[in-house]
Amino acid sequence: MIQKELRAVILVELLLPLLLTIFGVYHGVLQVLYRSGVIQDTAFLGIDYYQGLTAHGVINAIVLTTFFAVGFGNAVISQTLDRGVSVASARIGLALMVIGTLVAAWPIFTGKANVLYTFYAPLKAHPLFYIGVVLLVVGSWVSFWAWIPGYRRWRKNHPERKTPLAAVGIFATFIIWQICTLPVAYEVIVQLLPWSLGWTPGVNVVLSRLLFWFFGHPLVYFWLLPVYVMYYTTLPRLAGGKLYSDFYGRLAFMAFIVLSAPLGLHHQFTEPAVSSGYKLLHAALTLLVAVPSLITAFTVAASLEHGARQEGGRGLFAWWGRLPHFDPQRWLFPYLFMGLVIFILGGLTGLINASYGMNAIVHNTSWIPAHFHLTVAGPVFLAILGMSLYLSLGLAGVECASPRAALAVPYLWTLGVFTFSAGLFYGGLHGVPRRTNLGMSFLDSTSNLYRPDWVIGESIGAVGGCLMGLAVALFFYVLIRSLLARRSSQAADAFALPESAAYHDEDVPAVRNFAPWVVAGVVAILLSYVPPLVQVLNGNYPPAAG
Ligand code: HAS
Repeated sequence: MIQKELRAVILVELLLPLLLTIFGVYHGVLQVLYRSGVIQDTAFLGIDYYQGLTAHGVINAIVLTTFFAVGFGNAVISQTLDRGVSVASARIGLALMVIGTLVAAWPIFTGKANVLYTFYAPLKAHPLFYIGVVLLVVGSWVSFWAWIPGYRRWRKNHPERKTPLAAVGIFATFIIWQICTLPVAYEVIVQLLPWSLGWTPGVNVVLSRLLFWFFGHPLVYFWLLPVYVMYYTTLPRLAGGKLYSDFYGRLAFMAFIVLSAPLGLHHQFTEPAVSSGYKLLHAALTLLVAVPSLITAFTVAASLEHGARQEGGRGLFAWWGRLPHFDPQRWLFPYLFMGLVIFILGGLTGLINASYGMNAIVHNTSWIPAHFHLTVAGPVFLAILGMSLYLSLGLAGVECASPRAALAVPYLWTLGVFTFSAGLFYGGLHGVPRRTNLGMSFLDSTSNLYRPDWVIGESIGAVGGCLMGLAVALFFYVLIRSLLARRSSQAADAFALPESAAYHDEDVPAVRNFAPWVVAGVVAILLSYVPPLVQVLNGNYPPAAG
């Protein structure tokens, strides 16, 4: 059971960022309108294109995901490790995250931090943006540290038992987060903040980029792993069956600890300061990090098949029809299942990006946002929406007021995100740049830059983007209607996250402890990052003023 004293903390962690997501998604819809040429201006309703793009990225990809990971983590650790969360520390963590978000919001909304969510130099923000980001991250660390004494206590009290898989997944998520945020903390505190305050004349831009991208890829697993926790521990139960193999779930989480970080150079294949040998090494390691996702694909597919067959499914493929795709009682199912379907394409396009040669064709084109909307805006966003709805209604002691509408959201979102990405993939292959206000240039028919061949991709993208906006509007209709319904404290007391039993419940000593995997991860980071770092530091690049 989730600690009663923790309910308010978790509710704020889920609902506050969702509220901000209204702005985040609004600026997403505006993006497709600017890019398709529907809006032909540098600003709309007083908010500049790059200001809106920064708000879109920071709110959706940093604020929402961090709050959700902490809130969901609090719920999982509290439930699976017998009240394993220190409530006082969780409150301090939440306070820091809220203050940080508010502090960073001011420069974003006043146009003083148009630095995008990848905020490395030479783009410079107001100092409060960096201070806010630091507070947000430190708040998430404090929340993580609040679980460690409870974990130790649980292990001491249950020496014969395996740590519950959901807790293993949450710890793996935050071990990765702890490791990957250290270099970016250095970048922000030592490089960007003093520069933004005017205390230093400039920064080493190349170093700033390297440190940011060290953080940038493990960041995506910080987004993804809470979703994998749901795939392994919630989805099989929703499908009416069991997790096919407990061991493979543990192995995937441990493998991510080792493989998430030593590969960030795949974002920097065009970086002149690093030689191609290290980029090739990072490309190879990137292909390797797909393995735990492939393990997940097969294990979760087997679990779904088991569930469907329990419900009477037959045949080689006909059992798919027995999954609860349209069951209003199990409206959470499609939020997770459609995420998996979307991720097949998100993962495949990631492998294309990672292939060193092919990356040159798609880098910095609209192909890249097409890829990442099939990952972070696919499985991750859908799972965040579904689980936030499920958890917040459960903790508040209310029923879902419109289960059919709740059920429609993931399907509408999937249609939207597939349409959006199809347009952007097509455009990317035809050279359409990302992060560009096309309505002011290439998609303005009166401009001599006009590219009529780029119209089709961006128009399809705009249709998809508007469908995604509609799906989120429907989601908020369900959330608000449900939260306004009559509360039952009995229902809130009885609420618990669904937990799947294991079909094969193997006990393999190699995946019992985090320590050897963390050590292997640190060694992998040192081997893959120290030589490029030395190259960058030996480059003697003059500081850039920005
Ligand atoms: Fe990525 C760029 C490579 C995964 C997010 N990525 C980005 C950016 C973001 C992002 C935000 O190598 C842009 C950053 C920026 O602003 O510049 N990515 C990969 C690879 C993977 C990958 C190899 N990315 C993700 C995930 C993300 C994410 C996850 C967010 C959550 N990505 C790249 C590269 C770039 C990049 C380059 C830089 C490009 C450039 O030039 O800038 C892998 O981890 C993917 C492995 C996944 C799979 C899929 C497994 C499938 C599953 C579903 C099974 C389905 C079932 C249901 C069971 C191999 C688990 C069956 C149902 C049926 C109906 C059949």
